Amino acid sequence: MATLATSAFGLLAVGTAPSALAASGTLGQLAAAQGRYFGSATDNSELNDSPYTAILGSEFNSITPANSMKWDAVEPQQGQFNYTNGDAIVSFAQSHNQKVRGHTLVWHSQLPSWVSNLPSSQVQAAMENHIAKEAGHYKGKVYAWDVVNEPFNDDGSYRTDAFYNAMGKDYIATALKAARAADPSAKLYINDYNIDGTGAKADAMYQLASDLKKQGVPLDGIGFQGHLAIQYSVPSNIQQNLQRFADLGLDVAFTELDVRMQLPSDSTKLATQADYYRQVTNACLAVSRCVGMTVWDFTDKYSWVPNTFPGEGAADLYDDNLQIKPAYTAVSNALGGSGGGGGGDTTPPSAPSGLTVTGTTATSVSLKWTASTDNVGVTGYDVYRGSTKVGSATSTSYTDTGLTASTTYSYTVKAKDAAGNTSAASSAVTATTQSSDGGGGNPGTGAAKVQYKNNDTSPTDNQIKPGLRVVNTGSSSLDLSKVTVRYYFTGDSGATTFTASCDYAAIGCGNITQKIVALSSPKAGADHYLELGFTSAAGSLAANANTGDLQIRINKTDWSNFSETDDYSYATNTSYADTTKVTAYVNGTLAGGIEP
Ligand code: G2I
Repeated sequence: MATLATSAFGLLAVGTAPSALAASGTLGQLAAAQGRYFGSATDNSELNDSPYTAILGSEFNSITPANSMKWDAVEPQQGQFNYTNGDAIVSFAQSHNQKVRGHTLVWHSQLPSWVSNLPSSQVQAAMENHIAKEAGHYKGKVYAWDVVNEPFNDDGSYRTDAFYNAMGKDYIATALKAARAADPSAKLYINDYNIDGTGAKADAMYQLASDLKKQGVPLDGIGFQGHLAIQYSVPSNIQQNLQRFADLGLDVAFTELDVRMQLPSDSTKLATQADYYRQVTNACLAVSRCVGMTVWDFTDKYSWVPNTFPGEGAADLYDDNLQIKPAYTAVSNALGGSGGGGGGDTTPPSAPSGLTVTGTTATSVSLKWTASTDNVGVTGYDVYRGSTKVGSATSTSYTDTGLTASTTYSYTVKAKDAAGNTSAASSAVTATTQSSDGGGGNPGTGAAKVQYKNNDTSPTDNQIKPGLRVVNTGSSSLDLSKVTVRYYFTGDSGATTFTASCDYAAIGCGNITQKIVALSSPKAGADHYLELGFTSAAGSLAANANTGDLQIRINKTDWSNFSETDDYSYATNTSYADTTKVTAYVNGTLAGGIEP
């Protein structure tokens, strides 16, 4: 059976053009099926962004550190080497089965001033030492090195940087030889921009490459950065340009591809951009020695473009929210894929769980939930109020604003992945905004007040556990039998009957009475209150004295769970503090606090 199935697939694969098969797969998988890699730049700070790394680790089979292997990062002072950040990138790559393109050993930019300030006679030794140490450190761990980066000016003349000034153009051969000695198995590249199509700069690179090959200098490939912009035409003759370098016996690769535009983006510009990406991908596929492509980060969230070209951006395959753009689909299709994003991934994330209300004001509701999981990676969440999507989050919390006071809202959350798959909705929670007089209202006669602490570790379990104490704020003794206290809450779903108990009272539980009262017109966070009273044996409180700790517990008669965070009297403090949201009465008249 296995043999039959294999040969049937083989026949189909031979007889059918890749594009007609529309395979599913990540960009890395699709490129691998074409004998190539598909990579992205990345940077250390980005590795803390888990929706980002979910895509970086799954979609790409090569990565390039955008900054952490550059001279200023690795040897900021002469002879002092720091590989921490570069090692972190290598380690990410190793744990995700990715190649690493090392970038870059010799470059005029991000070069510490100690190098440029060296006497000319010392530059070569410093360069050779830098290459020996860094390429030696990463020996066997990088697939390729951009040994020399950006040696040319746009007119094809040599850039007169510290290396050229000290050694003339021979610095390039010297650098390549030093790199070969340090890591014999790494592919050694010269890398530059504006050489993607034919022109003076590409011609200069061609002349250099051809001279170096003739001289037997160890050069394995040319990197075409591919920093394109839709306001300029697609570089001319990309395929022919790549091919002439390949014909010298060199590998070629797009090493930093992106296609920027003037902002704001719109659907027309995004379609043009997609077409540029498609043309570059097709050119690479048409040249057998075009070994792979790397995008200079895959998401607009981390693009270098806006910092360098103000007013431009949106250059990458994924947008700021890690959602695929038409450019992604174009590349995937060109590689023979279905273009669906996430490599034809059709599995939605799990529904978010544990949705809870973490706070309310008169005009806002704050929510949190537990992260969803996904076969590729969760890229974000959409938050719904009723059936209206009110916002999106990449973390697991959200605050909905602009709401009306004393109003109950229902929320659900859905998770998304990079392919655009959306999870089922979470279970709903309701939240009631606070009343708009939360800061005002009738503060009472001032004869008594309540202090509160929360004795409950879980606001979603089956009990409400307030700690309460009554303070006599008057100047004469207060007869406790005339005092009552109200703690306001909502019963949520389940039973509408309740039991209240006293766990501990400094004045004795036997001296306390409890009853639960339903509000005839429910308020924000309150459809019931617990009313505490005191027996005549409770005695009286001297001025400024308090009753001491009263530890109370409320449960529903069916023991179903509460959702306490939206309760009027609920707060999170675990030590006693004044509250206005638990009210005190003397002879039935409000003495302290504010009713809901
Ligand atoms: O400029 C785009 C690329 C052109 N080809 C060579 C690449 O090495 C270059 O990459 C970019 C990085 O993507 C940027 O992240 O090189 C820039 C510097 O030339 C990098 O930008 C720098 C910022 O300018 C600095 O302010 C910042 O401290 O990144 C540094 C580290 O985050």
